[in-house]
Amino acid sequence: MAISRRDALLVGGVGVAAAGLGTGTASAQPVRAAAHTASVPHDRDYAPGRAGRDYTPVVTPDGATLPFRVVDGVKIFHLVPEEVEHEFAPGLSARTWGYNGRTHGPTIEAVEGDKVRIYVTNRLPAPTTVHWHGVILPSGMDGVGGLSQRSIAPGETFVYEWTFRQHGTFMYHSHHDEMTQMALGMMGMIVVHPRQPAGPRPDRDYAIMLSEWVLHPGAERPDPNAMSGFNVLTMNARCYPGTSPLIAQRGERVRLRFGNLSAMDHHPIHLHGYAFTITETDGGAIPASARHPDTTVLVPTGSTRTVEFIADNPGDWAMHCHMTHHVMNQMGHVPNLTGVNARRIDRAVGSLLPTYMTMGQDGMGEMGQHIEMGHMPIPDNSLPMVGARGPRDYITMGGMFTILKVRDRLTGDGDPGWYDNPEGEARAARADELARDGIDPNAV
Ligand SMILES: [Cu+2]
Repeated sequence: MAISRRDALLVGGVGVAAAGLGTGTASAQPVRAAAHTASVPHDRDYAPGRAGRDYTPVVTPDGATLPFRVVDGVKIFHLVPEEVEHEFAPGLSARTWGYNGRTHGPTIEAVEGDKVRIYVTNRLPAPTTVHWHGVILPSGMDGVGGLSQRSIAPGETFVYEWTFRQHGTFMYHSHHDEMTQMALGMMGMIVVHPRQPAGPRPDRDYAIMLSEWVLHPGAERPDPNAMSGFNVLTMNARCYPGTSPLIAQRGERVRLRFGNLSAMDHHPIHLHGYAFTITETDGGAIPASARHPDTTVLVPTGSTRTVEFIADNPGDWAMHCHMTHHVMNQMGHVPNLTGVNARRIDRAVGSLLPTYMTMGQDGMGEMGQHIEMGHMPIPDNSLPMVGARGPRDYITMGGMFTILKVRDRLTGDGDPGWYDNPEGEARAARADELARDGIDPNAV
């Protein structure tokens, strides 16, 4: 397909030398070079992008990046769909499906203009395919079982091949029996760095896949048939307190790339302590004139959203889905007892079942603590509805929740521990303060 005059103008419009464009020369592969997806003209070859020289590698917290080798100028990747023993958080594991020994699959990272060849060896007991969500590629490489290719039978190895004509944040996932295979975890992120970045490179570049599962307490496998009642809500297939914190040093430019391949839900991801700019969707970079500041980014299912900010506010900052049912874990599904006086129930049941304890009459906040203190037993392989011990009290959050830790100075890449709030923190009010400001807690 020849590059169009309009595309050439758009490429020129982002400040890239347009030499050689507009000649109308035919190319063997489709060329898409609109300004929102491409930073350079794509009617010529580019050397394979190199980490450090061409890009700052993305980090997938609790995940991994798929290694590659270069053969004759082509980046060679090997994906292996297989069953995986996966831990969502300490105390909660399941048999899931994934790639290369992990759920979700490792992040595929490349640079705009890279030629890639991706081998897929199916070690699942079922056929599968891989679809490259958002990637502009030839129709036969799109990975839709039955439509663009036949499915990959167990034991077979297929090969996909294309040139990245764009940069941005994309995803891959099974496109054969999606309902089952994606519910079991068959998905991963794709990050394609611009050949010629329009702005400064980020100092921290994080990729986070959002997904949801139904894992009944004590069950060995997620239930792929469920279409509601998702009780394990994850970032990179981990639920809090299993999610690793994101870290940044004060002043660094931070990029967060969210993908959502949940079966049924969108996730409004909220970051405390910051206003960020939404810079990208899986359709490409958002033009500067259309970018807007926000504190919550809605990541619809089947989409990616990228946000950026300067980490200029030190602290421990919550980052989580703002749907309150998405920041809880499995055991949240108990009858509504809010406001009930449970003492008589406890006494009656307690004579038959000594460890019995009615939960929920004051809400769910205390459940994790009761379990941690041994007051309340839970089934094997299950998680309390909420939480983990925090530095000051119990953190009554679970599921799609993590913590951004920004420090004046970082000494390593590990968890810097808890922030000590040097400017003070909320505390019990003193009597002299109440008197000074005319507050009577007992007044109605
Ligand atoms: Cu959510």
